[in-house]
Amino acid sequence: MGPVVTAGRVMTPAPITLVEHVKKSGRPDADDLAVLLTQIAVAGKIIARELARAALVGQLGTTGETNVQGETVKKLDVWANAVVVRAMEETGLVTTVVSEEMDAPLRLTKTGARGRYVVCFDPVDGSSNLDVNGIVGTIFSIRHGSDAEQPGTAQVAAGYIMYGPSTLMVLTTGDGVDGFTLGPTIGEFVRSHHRIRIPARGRIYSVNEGNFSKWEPGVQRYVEYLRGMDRATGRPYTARYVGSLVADLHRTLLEGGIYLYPADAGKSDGKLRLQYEAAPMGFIAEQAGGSASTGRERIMTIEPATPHQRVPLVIGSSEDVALAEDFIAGRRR
Ligand code: AHM
Ligand code: MG
Repeated sequence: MGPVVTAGRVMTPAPITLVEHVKKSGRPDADDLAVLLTQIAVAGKIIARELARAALVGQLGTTGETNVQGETVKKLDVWANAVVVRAMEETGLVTTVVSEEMDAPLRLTKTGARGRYVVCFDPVDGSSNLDVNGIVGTIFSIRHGSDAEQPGTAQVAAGYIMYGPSTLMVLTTGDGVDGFTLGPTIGEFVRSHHRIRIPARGRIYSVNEGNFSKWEPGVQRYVEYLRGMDRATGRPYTARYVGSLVADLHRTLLEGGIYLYPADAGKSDGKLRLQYEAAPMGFIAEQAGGSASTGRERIMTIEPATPHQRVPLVIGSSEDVALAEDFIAGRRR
């Protein structure tokens, strides 16, 4: 709601904070979820502050190590992972955490009988952007119980925090998608985007096109189609690629279009991880009226076989995703 004029005076309505928003949802677990999300928000604020000063305090660059997934580990990956783990432990509500930065799921021993959630997260997604002051994010996915491997349909809530010109949390608790901007003067996440809906079709595509020659023919034909000229179907599409899923998905959510990270000759399951990248983003996309697929099946119903399982990801406006699936299946050429 914008400013309200009452008797000649402009009254700005009190902002709706993240906690208020969750508590007003009327869910039976609203209080617990509010605690959990408050702690995720605290971790986000701490990470945002560290990102802002990382170049000044020696926090850029790598640790010199490689993680279980064969990727170079950045100092901020490790540091932010510890921040999120601690924030989750302090809730007393989390039994298990699954993180991109930890080889195996971690059981949180401090949690007693109140433990009832599993939290899967990527503390710093898009970390190749860290050393160039680019946009990164934290992705999180909340499920019940203690089972580290559950399908996307088991998610109670999911979201991301985007560290851009402003710090923004986008959240779904299964009843639409809302955005909360961190108000720098009050230090709280305040609702700034109410009931985000993704357009049914967009005009932007987002993919690492440097991998073109490694893709399967259906993906190649689809991207060639998007680059083709046809006024009636709004082509050619515009290309945008930040290389940070949070930033690329956020733009897709607001403006429509499609993001793809397909399988390729060197990555038969794609790059992105199901539990803390594809599934939470899939939940958000669907809750905003969009779709998320591997190109062949719905992301949300895939049963993870391992904590760090990878999947191809095709996500965004429902009509764009459906057309990509048609090309991948060979129904369109
Ligand atoms: P990360 O979690 O190690 O940063 O990897 C995930 C990131 C996504 O944010 C992004 O969409 C993708 O990797 C970019 O990969 P590429 O550099 O291969 O295009
Ligand atoms: Mg990631």
